Amino acid sequence: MVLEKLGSSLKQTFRKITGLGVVDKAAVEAVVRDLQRSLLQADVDVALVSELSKTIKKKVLEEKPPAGITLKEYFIKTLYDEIVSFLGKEKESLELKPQRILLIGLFGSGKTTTAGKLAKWFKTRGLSTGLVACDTHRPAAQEQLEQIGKSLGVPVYKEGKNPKDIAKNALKTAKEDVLIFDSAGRNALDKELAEELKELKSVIKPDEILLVIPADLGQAARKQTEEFERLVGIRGIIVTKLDGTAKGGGALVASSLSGAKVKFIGTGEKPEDLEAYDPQRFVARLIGYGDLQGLLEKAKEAGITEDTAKQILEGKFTLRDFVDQISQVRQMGSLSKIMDMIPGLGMKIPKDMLDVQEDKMRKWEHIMKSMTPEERENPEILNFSRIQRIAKGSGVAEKDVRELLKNYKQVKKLVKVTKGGKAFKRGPFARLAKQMGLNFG
Ligand SMILES: Nc1nc2c(ncn2[C@@H]2O[C@H](COP(=O)(O)OP(=O)(O)OP(=O)(O)O)[C@@H](O)[C@H]2O)c(=O)[nH]1
Ligand SMILES: [Mg+2]
Repeated sequence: MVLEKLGSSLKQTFRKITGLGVVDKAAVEAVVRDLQRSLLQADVDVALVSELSKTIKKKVLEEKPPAGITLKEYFIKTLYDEIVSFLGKEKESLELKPQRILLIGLFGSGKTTTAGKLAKWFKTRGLSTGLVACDTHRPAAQEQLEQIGKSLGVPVYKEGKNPKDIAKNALKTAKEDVLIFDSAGRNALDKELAEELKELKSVIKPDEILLVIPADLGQAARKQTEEFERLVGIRGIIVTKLDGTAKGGGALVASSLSGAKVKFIGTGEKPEDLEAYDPQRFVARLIGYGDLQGLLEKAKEAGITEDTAKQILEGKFTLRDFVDQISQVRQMGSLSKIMDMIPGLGMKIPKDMLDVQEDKMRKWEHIMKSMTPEERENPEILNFSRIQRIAKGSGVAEKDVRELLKNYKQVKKLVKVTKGGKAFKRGPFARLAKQMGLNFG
């Protein structure tokens, strides 16, 4: 899960405020101390943390809450707002128009993987996309990009002796709307890399120069973004590997301090593990409010209609839907990642429960085929002899049939408990969520 540690400590902090009897100086200071600890553990710069603490204390202890909201609510809202502006600026991804994008960054930061992720991002949004392999430095770098292109059904251009030639040739031959140029990495931003990037910039004349920064750099991301900014004037930043480090918070804060905005985050190795970065939604998810909008977007990318996604959330599904949906949902990415986008569900669902493997999916498909329409609509009628018949008919063990039924029932129960996030639409959180500007669909 993304920033799991920071998320769970922030959740605790927010819960603590909710449980406060009075919001006095001591209480505010205790909460701010908690927040400081969480942020420092996420490798955020000490000076920045101290500044943030002062701002929060000043607002809550010295300013009057706006009419109609209690001091406690004001405290929660202030904390949320300040964390949001701390973790990024306004949301801004990429425009959906024909363009040239140059990806730059140091060795191993995730450029080539991200090139593939972006190609998929544009492709699923209806723009034809081509990849250009301008890394002639590392052996097999071009093959790596070719493989990615092949798996996504995206052409890869690589004709030419050096990066400049390759870029020129691609610009001449490629007909795609969006061209994404992958470049070579080095251990440091040395002279050689600096020259190469400047040359590439002058040949490509990119609409976007995006710096790829790995989250495990933590606060050191600041120095790197500044160096690259001075060299070629980056337009945006993509923070990768947010799934695998406790330092991601520090990297996000540090990156957003440069003149460029964090436009995307990388949350895994697969092509779909890329998200447009929206600080408000990101923080909402971290503190357990979920991110329905993000979920619906992911659903759309995987070819699931909004209606189906909403049905899943509301617990309206038959056994047939369940099997369909699991296989669809699996295309959206790992389930544990998706679950923390559902308001109120993130904490409750056992992680491995829905991580259904390929072979099991196939078995479930067979089982479904051996059922009568009535049984599919109404799995409650499945007794011992029916289960026996289905198992025989589909060539699986009886325990497989029972497992499918068990999973179906569990999910249905869980979704009912959380009412598909309805608690967040009406319950005690709703008013607050509205004030925070959050929308739970
Ligand atoms: N967990 C995780 N791994 C990632 C992510 N992005 C990239 N990686 C992995 O990081 C490693 C390096 O990624 P590349 O895309 O090859 O990095 P690069 O910047 O092109 O590397 P060079 O071309 O050698 O400079 C690969 O093993 C990727 O699978 C991410 O968001 N999460
Ligand atoms: Mg590479």
